[in-house]
Amino acid sequence: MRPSLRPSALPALTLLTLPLHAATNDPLVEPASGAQSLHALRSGFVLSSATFDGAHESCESVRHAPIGVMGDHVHGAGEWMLSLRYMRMNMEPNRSGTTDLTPEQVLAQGYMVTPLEMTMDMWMLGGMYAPTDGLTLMLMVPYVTKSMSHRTGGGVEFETETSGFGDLGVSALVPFWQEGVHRAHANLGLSVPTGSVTERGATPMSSDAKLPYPMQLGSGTWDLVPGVTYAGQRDRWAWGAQVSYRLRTGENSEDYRLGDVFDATAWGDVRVAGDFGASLRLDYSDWDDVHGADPELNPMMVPTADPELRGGQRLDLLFGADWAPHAGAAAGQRLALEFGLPVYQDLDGPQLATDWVATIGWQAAF
Ligand SMILES: [Cu+2]
Repeated sequence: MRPSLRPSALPALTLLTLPLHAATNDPLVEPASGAQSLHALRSGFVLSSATFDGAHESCESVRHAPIGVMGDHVHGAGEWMLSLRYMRMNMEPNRSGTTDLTPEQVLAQGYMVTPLEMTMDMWMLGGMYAPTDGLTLMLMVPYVTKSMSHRTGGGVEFETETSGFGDLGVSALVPFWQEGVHRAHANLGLSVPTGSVTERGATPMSSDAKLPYPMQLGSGTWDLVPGVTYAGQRDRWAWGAQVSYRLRTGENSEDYRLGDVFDATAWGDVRVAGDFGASLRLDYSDWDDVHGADPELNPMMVPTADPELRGGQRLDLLFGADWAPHAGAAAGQRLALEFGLPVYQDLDGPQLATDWVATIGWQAAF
C-alpha cells in the first residue's frame, strides 16, 4: 500500500482549514483598528513581514499548537525550550479494513495466537535551541513502554512487554515565510535508530521468542522526516496545519524496514478565558506495510508477525486544553493535554485498531 492522502480524508481536512482561513479575511477585523494593533503589540504579536524579529517573543506570545503536534513553532536567536510529554495509546480490538473482528474471528483465519489489546506509553523529553532567528534546532528523546495481551487457540492468555529508549529525533526548523498574522517553517527531521529492534520475551511457544514488529522499540533504520508547518493567529484565535512524511531508508539489522508514514494535521485554538485555551484538531495518517521480513518471525503464528498486515490509514479527532500564563512566576511555561479518538480507520488486517490517544505535556521557554 502506498502512503498517500486518500480522497476520503481530503474533504474533512479541507473543512477544518477553510473556515479558519476565511476568518482571517473577515472585513470586520482586517485591517486591524488602532485599538487592536495596540493590543497586538502588547501581546507581542506584531511580526514584521520583512524579518523574523517578532520571533524573539515567540514563546510568551505566539500560541502553540495542541501538545500532540511536534515542531509547531520556531524560536528567536538565543532562546531555549525544555519540554516533557507523556503519551498513551490504547489499541483494541482487531480490525480488518473498516470492520472490527472478535478474537474468535482472528483465530478462525488459522492463526495460533491473536492479540487482544496493546498499550503504548511514551515519555518524550524535548529540547529546542535557536542559534539564529533563521534556525531552531530540536532534539526529542523518547522512552517507550509497550504491553500486548494475547490469546492462543487453546484459550491461554498471556502478555508481552518491552521498554527502553525509542528512536532519537533531531530536527532543524527553518522559518521561510511570514506575512501579517501568517507564518510558516520547514521541518527537516532525522530519526536516529537508537531504539531496539531485537526485543525478545516469553510466550507459550518459547521462553525467549523474538517479539513481533509492533512490540519493537525503534525502526532500526535512519529515517528522514521532512515537513512543513503553517500557523496563524489573531486576537483570541489561533490555527495551523502541518504535513510531514517519514521516509525510512535502507534495511535494519533484522532484514526489514518499517513502512513510510504520511501525516497531515490541522487545528484551531481559542483562548477561552485568561490564560486557558481549548483546541480542536484533525490528524490524518497513512502508513505503509513492512518491507522485507524478520526471518525469526512466523507470520502464520500471529498477525502481528506478518509484514503484510502492518499498513493502514486513520483520521483522528482530538480535543485539547492548555494553560499558558503570560505574566507572573510561571510566564513562559505551558501545561497542556490532548485527547483523541479515531473517526475513520482502515487497516491491512487483522491488526489492532487504535482506540484512543492522549498526551499530557509541560513546556518552558528560557
Ligand atoms: Cu519551543
